[in-house]
Amino acid sequence: MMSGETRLASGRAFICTSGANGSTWSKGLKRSKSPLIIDDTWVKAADSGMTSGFGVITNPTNKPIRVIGARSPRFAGVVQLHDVAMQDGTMQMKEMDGGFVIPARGSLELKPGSEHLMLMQMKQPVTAGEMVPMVLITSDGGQLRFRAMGKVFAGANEKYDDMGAGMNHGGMN
Ligand SMILES: [Cu+2]
Repeated sequence: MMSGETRLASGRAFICTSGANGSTWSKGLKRSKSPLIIDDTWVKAADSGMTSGFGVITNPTNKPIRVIGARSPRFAGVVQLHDVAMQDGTMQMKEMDGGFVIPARGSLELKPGSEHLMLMQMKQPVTAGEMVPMVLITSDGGQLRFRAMGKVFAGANEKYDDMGAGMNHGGMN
């Protein structure tokens, strides 16, 4: 397992988090349907390895909602929540420890060069026009199911500095 990996089992959502003592599974959140809304979803077309997913997440409620995990079991072994930051003169991607917070009555745009969903350990290619089923999981166990369309996009080629090192991911088994 690796940080950001999620499992849905027996009515609960489990999320792997990494800490000083390696990776552990959360105790499991009771599942419910999330009030979040997502629009303009798309995934960068890619053959293998990793790719990124985008969209605009809106929170229609009066309280902030935290997205802490994501899945796309048909296309990716792991989906992480990433942000991009300038480091040593290059744009590098980092896993968001606290997830994405969607403000009350506000929205968060996942876009190239900013926060995004990272589909890792791809199981099959994402081609242009392909519909990729995904689910977001929130800190109260809410789930938002949606589809994102494959789209050819030349940007969003930020480096991922943790790949291969495994330092923050508790090993990739
Ligand atoms: Cu990324």
